[in-house]
Order: sequence, then C-alpha cells, then structure tokens
Amino acid sequence: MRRQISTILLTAALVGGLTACGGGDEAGSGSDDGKITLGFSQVGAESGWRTANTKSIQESAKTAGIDLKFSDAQQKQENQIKAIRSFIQQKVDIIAFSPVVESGWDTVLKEAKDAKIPVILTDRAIDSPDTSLYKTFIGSDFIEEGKKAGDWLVKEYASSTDPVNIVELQGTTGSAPANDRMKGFGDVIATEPKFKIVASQTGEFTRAKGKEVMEAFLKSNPDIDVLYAHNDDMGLGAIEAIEGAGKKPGTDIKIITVDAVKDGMQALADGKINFIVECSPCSAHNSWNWSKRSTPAKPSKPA
Ligand code: GZL
Repeated sequence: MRRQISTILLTAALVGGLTACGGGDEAGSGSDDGKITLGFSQVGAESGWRTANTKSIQESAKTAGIDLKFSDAQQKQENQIKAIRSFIQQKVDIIAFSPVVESGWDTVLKEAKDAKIPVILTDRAIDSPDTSLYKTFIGSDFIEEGKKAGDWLVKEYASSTDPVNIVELQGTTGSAPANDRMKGFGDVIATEPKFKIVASQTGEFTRAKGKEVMEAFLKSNPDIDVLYAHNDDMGLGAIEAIEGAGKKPGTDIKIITVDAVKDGMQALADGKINFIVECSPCSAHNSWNWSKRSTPAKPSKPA
C-alpha cells in the first residue's frame, strides 16, 4: 500500500515536473493520443523490494493514464545509460530512473537536459553537484535507516560489555543505499568500542550472493555475533548459510536487515531475523522489532 502511495506521488511529480518545466512540444512529443509518455529505467529485479516497486510503478502509470516505456537494466549502469539515450531519441515527455550507482550520470543527464526532457530521480540519489540535471528526487533517507539499525543493536547489547563481532552484507557497491546504510550504522556503533565489524562485503542486494558471502564469512570468522544486511534478500540468503553451518539464525547470530518485504517479515515472525528497518519512500523511519522474539544479549562476563 505504502509503495502504491509513493508511486502515485511519483506520478504526480511526473505530471507536475512536466507542466512546471513547460514540457511542451519543444520537449517530448508525447504519444499521438495526447497521453504523457514516461521513459522509466529501473535498476533490475534483484530483490523483493525492487519487484514490488516495479509493480507499483507500472500500476500507478496505468491508473494515471501515462504511456509508460519501461526498461530493466539488470543492475548495470551501462544499460540504464543506453535506456535514457533511447528515451531521448523517442522524444518522451519525461524520464524517471532509479540510479543503480551514485556516480557517472552527468553526461547522459546533460543530453536529456539539452533535449529539454525533464528527469526525476526515484528511490536512489546521484552524487552529481549539478542539481539542474534533474527536477526532483523521491526516495528514502538511507543514512537514517542505517542509524536505526545501529540504535537497535546498541539497545540490544546495552547490558553486555563483551566484544560483539559483526559481519556486514553491503548492498550494490557504489549505490546510495549501500553507502548510506553503511555510514548510518557505522556512525552509531562507533560510539561503543565493544562493537567490531570483522567482515564487510557486498552481497549485491541478492539472496544468492548474500548466501555465498555469508558462507565465506562463517568459514573465516568462527565467532560471529551479529549480521547486518543492507536488505532482507541478502539476510534471507545468509539465513540459509547460517543454518547450513548448523547455527540458529536469530539466536546464535542476531540478524538486522532493511526493507520489510513479505519474506523478511515472515523470517522476523519466525524469530530468524531480529530487527527490520522498513524502507519505503513514504515512511522511511518505520521499523519492526519482534521484541518478544529477540533473545537477551550474551550475559556479560564479570569485569
Ligand atoms: C532502497 C532500494 C534498495 C532496497 C533493495 O530504496 O534502492 O534496492 O533496499 C533493492 O532491496 O535492491
């Protein structure tokens, strides 16, 4: 439901962006039946969150009577750049995209600007200093999401003075959610020396890669207390690896994830994930803590 609202907001922004920047006939030519044509370049289909996001965008565009040209980049920046260039050639009225990584967009966005086609960033931001390259950004505060994850961990281990060994499954390298969720979490746990990130590597936001990297973490780190995964899908893959190693996820190794997709919430209800930070452009600060499920932190050894 929330994702529907966010994409209806997107639709409103699209229409607003179009009229605000006079997207008249000198920009996109629109479709023959006078509908707004929107070129949308999606990151890919790497996670449950992304699949739901795509569904919302397609449904909301249909409801708004927008002619949607949709492209799936399979998590490759070069595919998104190609798609944006194709939308420019097709003279769409407006372009929207979720940038797979933060940098490397200035050239193609300047081409859209020169073609007088407004661009809207959705879900993920870019790091270009030239904010004239896009009309607006609709997305979540990923640093806040990482902070929420860290805040929960600090509370969960408040009564323990023992070292807490953490492994981190990062999202796609160079992406805004990976960079910012790492920063938000890292800044909070840096306040307490007992927390130590013993390994941190990208799991590319996918279940399969999350499982593969967690298997490697388990082999090289015998004493892992906590997994922080930048999304549910990597956390769910890691659960398979943890169980494969004969350990109990949520008990032997506490797990924090971000998103709150259906499968993640089921793992939370089953006690395999301890804390999930919800990720939705409309309510970036919600989080779910099946508190009666979380087992107390390890009792601290006498000083
Ligand atoms: C966050 C979004 C992230 C999700 C992942 O807004 O960009 O990308 O957290 C998805 O599940 O792959």
